[in-house]
Amino acid sequence: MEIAIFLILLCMGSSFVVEALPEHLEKRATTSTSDANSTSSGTSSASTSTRTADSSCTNTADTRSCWSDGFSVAADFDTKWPVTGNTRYYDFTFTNGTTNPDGGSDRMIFLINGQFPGPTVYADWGDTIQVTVHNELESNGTGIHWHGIRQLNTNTQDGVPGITECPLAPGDSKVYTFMATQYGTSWYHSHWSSQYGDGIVGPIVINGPATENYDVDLGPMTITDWYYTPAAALAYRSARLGAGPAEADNGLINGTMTSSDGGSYYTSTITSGKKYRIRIVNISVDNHFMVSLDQHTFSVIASDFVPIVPYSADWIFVGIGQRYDVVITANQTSGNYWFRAEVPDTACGSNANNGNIKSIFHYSDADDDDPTSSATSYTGRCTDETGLTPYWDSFVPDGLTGSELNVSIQTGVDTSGNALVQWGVNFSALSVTWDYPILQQVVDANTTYPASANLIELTEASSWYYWIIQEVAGTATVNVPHPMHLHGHDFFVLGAGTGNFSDDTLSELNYDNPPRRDVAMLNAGGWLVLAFETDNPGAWIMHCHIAWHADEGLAVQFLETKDKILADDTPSTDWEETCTNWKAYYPEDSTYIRYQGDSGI
Ligand SMILES: *[C@@H]1O[C@H](CO)[C@@H](O)[C@H](O)[C@H]1NC(C)=O
Ligand SMILES: *[C@@H]1O[C@H](CO)[C@@H](O)[C@H](O)[C@H]1NC(C)=O
Ligand SMILES: *[C@@H]1O[C@H](CO)[C@@H](O)[C@H](O)[C@H]1NC(C)=O
Ligand SMILES: *[C@@H]1O[C@H](CO)[C@@H](O)[C@H](O)[C@H]1NC(C)=O
Ligand SMILES: *[C@@H]1O[C@H](CO)[C@@H](O)[C@H](O)[C@H]1NC(C)=O
Ligand SMILES: *[C@@H]1O[C@H](CO)[C@@H](O)[C@H](O)[C@H]1NC(C)=O
Ligand SMILES: *[C@@H]1O[C@H](CO)[C@@H](O)[C@H](O)[C@H]1NC(C)=O
Ligand SMILES: *[C@@H]1O[C@H](CO)[C@@H](O)[C@H](O)[C@H]1NC(C)=O
Ligand SMILES: *[C@@H]1O[C@H](CO)[C@@H](O)[C@H](O)[C@H]1NC(C)=O
Ligand SMILES: *[C@@H]1O[C@H](CO)[C@@H](O)[C@H](O)[C@H]1NC(C)=O
Ligand SMILES: [Cu+2]
Repeated sequence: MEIAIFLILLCMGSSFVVEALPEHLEKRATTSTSDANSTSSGTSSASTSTRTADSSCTNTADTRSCWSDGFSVAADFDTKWPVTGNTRYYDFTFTNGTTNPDGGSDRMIFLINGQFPGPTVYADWGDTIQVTVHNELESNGTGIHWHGIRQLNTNTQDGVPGITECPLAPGDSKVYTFMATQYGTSWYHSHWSSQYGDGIVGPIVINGPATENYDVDLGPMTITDWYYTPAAALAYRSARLGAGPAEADNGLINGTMTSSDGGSYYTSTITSGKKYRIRIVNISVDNHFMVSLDQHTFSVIASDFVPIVPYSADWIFVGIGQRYDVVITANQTSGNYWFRAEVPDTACGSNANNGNIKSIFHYSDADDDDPTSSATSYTGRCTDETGLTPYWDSFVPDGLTGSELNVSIQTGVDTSGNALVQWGVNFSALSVTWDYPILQQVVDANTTYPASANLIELTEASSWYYWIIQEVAGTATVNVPHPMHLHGHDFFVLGAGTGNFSDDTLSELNYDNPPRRDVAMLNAGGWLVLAFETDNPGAWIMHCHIAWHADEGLAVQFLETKDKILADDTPSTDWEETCTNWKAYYPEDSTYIRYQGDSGI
């Protein structure tokens, strides 16, 4: 019967508008007939295939769309993933140290197992990942968020202090356990105030199928803005009116860069004739970049954790928290080529070393020289890539009754009379209670939520909710782009634009296999319409991924189907002990008190 309905949908073409489909038919493709041998680049084959998956079709350089055991890039990863029974164990110890990755000034940095950026977490699709975190920092709490991981029925593992857990006190440890239900590239980072800007950050690679073949996976390529001043100080400064956000001193590609004082470029070595997958991850706190590799066109195969129909681009825009997986072919004259990351526009942040943030792609049979290659031109923008078509054909029910979330700046004074900048939603800046997380309120059946929790209850399971996010004037008009990130879900991006959202814009929204991801750009002074389905009980935050803005309150939290949260994921005694330890530590033994206006996330 499902198949019959697919055929009807197909015959009616993409203009067919579905008013209200039964819940189990809301996806066009079946979940059980993924075609493991599919090499088609279109979405239609994914949605029309009725073939039984070929278990002998496995992932090789020439069959990247295959995975194993009947799973392929055509599988509906919302409902199906391989259950491997394997657990990948990691042990992370956070310590205080110093670093100078660009040869410039030494600065304090928090290290993970002595490294910055932290070690890459590798797993296969369907594995369980278990990371034990030891907080050996002297005066910082912490908490790790596994960015983009769905955390299906594991809300307690999402790592957001004051929402899903208490912070880990210095000396405390926590074991995070969760499943890789999706595959691709991501990162983990501290969600404790602006701490990820001080080093608690690293890549995640979940191996799985892909929409294009390649020979070699080069692994993650992190790109970040780099400051000689610690993020804790910059966040404070940014929250004080007049100072404004600091200009970045430099950028790092894969953890290194040059400066006038030395340093070195990261070099990736490639061999003529081979195809390489590069997993670009933007771990910035405030700079958005456009990225390219001279003379080598990118074939873009995934946006965040979502495989897409491949498209070609010389430059791609990577907002904070976003990931793009690209394939390049080493088919140019053997030599050395610049890989570039540029802040395209002052609205995307500012960087003192803009134009010189580069790394090298070196052909293995060429001499080791600095490249002399030149860049192609591009049009600078602080807006998302367009034309991102998820490989897995999804659709969102039409008929928008969205709720408005107004994003704006608010300026005022703190209790010491210092000017204070905050960002809020509906004129309310988020502020979490570190030692009384919302999840504890759920356990206590305490439904008195503080206004500053910016809490939105989503009571209906298996329902679609739509959000019209609009940047409006607050106490000042500051129009800047915001990379909006949602926990616990991918969202569907129905549209984005400049100016005010209006009824005229309603008809332009895209419900037919719209881009799907976990970070999308709200245009400066513009709007962004997102939709997601309530299929994962929990307290899930949605926030701007500019670290300063998240710190300054630009977030809401969705309390999704509250009554179902505890059924699968009751906080354990270990979870409660994190709170007990934190309460014992803070503020009594702490040398630091959270400053006024810091949201805590
Ligand atoms: C998979 O594709 C190959 C190449 O087109 C073909 O030879 C093979 O028969 C296909 N296998 C299945 C199970 O369809
Ligand atoms: C962390 O290390 C930096 C650099 O060595 C040092 O300045 C700072 O005092 C240390 N912090 C603590 C809390 O020990
Ligand atoms: C975290 O540690 C840094 C560096 O030691 C320090 O400057 C900052 O005040 C600490 N932050 C908090 C909130 O304790
Ligand atoms: C970036 O650095 C990591 C760690 O050294 C390495 O595994 C990876 O291959 C590098 N990425 C690229 C694209 O070269
Ligand atoms: C990272 O994201 C920031 C903020 O969205 C953006 O300014 C920067 O250009 C991005 N960097 C890269 C390399 O894409
Ligand atoms: C190199 O590979 C790209 C991507 O596959 C292709 O578009 C381009 O035509 C090739 N160039 C040469 C010189 O073969
Ligand atoms: C959002 O802002 C617009 C324009 O300022 C205003 O008309 C509307 O009432 C606001 N909506 C909410 C929910 O605050
Ligand atoms: C319920 O939650 C509110 C807001 O967090 C808090 O002020 C209050 O003390 C809580 N009540 C109980 C009985 O814990
Ligand atoms: C903002 O206002 C809209 C419209 O009244 C409402 O749906 C939404 O829940 C509000 N959000 C917050 C965080 O208060
Ligand atoms: C958007 O709406 C606000 C509030 O109604 C108005 O002040 C502003 O001029 C509008 N902006 C544009 C670009 O039309
Ligand atoms: Cu922002």
